[in-house]
Amino acid sequence: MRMEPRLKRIESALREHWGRVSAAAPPILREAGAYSLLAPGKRLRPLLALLVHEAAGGSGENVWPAACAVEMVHTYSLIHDDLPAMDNDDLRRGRPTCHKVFGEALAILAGDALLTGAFEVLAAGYAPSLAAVCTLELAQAAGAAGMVGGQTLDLQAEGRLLNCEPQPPTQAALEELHRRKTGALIRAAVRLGWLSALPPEGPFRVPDSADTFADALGLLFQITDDLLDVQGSEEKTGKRLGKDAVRGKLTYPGLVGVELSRRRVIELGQIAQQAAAALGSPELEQLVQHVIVRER
Ligand code: GRG
Repeated sequence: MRMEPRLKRIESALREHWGRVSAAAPPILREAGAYSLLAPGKRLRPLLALLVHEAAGGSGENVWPAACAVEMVHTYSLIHDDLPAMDNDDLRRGRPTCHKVFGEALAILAGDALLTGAFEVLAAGYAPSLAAVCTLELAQAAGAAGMVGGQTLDLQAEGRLLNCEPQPPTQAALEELHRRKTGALIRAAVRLGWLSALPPEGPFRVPDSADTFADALGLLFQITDDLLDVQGSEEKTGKRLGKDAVRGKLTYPGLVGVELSRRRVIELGQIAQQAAAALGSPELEQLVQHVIVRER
């Protein structure tokens, strides 16, 4: 089963939806948003939405507002996360970060426009009841109790908020942080993918196996991302880092060690694979495997 045609379709849907919501925007803002949104990302979240939509019996036609809205929120979070006030990164998706190219003020505004644009895409793309359900799901996932909350807990634990000392969390607290920071949006991609395959008048029920799948995959994705960081640091320094992995950053292997992290990946991979099988989707099973063995 091939992913390339789906990935191509995702690129054109992103271009189309951003083009629509930014049509009346100042050209420089439109350009800054496009620069980050259309940069070569993995497209994990829209791909998840699409595959789950297909598993729910959807034809693919109705998934695009959901798939694009989630990727727009994800891109906004990356732009803001890269800013000097947060991670101060120079590179993203293999290119200079948005603020390096357009300056901090415009990068903040491009992030803001992508975030608000995502909700416009949902409101304009679906019949009122489905739009309301999807909007609520995405707002909860992206907001204070979800991704923004997770980012806050992360900065707080690392002692990077004003007047707060670094405070390493327990393993359970770190998993909760990751569930919010990265997991919530992955869960939203899965749930919106399913919801977009339902009749627009409802009922709007998502099966438990979809949530189980999303929760396991979200945490799995973050731990494997941390493990890839460790691997990168070990290659750079030529040293085995173990628990000291990725100094100064709060990571799963940094807290519990590389071996326990790898074991947790296997455990979560099995949960996600079983849930994908329960959803009747070999494509989702394959995606789990891909997340586990990816190189970046
Ligand atoms: C600034 C509100 C706000 C939130 C930031 C998601 C996030 C929260 C920050 C990103 C920091 C980071 C690098 C987290 C590790 C896991 C992760 C989300 C990586 C980036 O996602 P990918 O790998 O990126 O799916 P691409 O570019 O492939 O889409």
